[in-house]
Amino acid sequence: MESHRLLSQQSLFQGPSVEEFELPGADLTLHKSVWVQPDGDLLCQQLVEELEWSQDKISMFGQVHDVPRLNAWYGDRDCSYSWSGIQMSPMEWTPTLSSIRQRVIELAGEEFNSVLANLYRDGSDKVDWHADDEQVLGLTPVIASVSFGASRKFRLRRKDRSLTATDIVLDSGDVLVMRGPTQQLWEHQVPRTKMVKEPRVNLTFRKVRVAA
Ligand SMILES: O=C(O)CCC(=O)C(=O)O
Repeated sequence: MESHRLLSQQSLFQGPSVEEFELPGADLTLHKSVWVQPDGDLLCQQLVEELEWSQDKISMFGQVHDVPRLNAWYGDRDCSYSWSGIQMSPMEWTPTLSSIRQRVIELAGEEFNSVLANLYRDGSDKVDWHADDEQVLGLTPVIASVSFGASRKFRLRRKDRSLTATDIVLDSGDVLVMRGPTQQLWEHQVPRTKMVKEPRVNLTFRKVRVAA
């Protein structure tokens, strides 16, 4: 695994530190510790309890499997979303999600009208290689990914496999903002790990294009 960290900027007085990465065709900004401990872990616990998690199923090679994590889709009323054949209608923003969304909008300077919540119950839950490149998100979507709870590796690779994969560790309270051609040229996964026994909640804030 190669390290492509370009810039690490620590500012004790101007808010969370920011890291950027030298990955051709990817535009990533990692805001570290936007929520400091114990707030990150408390929010993890609160979201585990408050959100309406569902166990989605996926059909592969004629067999139906449980998706290896729990999911929940929240957003503005008209923000339906479909992912790998799973059709999701948005649930109404909860006060907790609304306040996290507000912080993320300020940080990223972008509006988000929906969020996909992922609950990794422990290290055996994962998400496989994919890109957030659904048509409804547009060609160059801005995705803000917020992590609470257990630290997990976020692995990225070029779709054309021209570079080796790279790992970014996402800790509780971090926000990773992905922009520009990232979803066109790169894909990502959160691999399984035997090392992690604690839950993690990840929130990916998105802007779904709504038909007029
Ligand atoms: O859990 C993560 O960090 C990534 C989640 C993800 O890839 C997604 O929701 O599309």
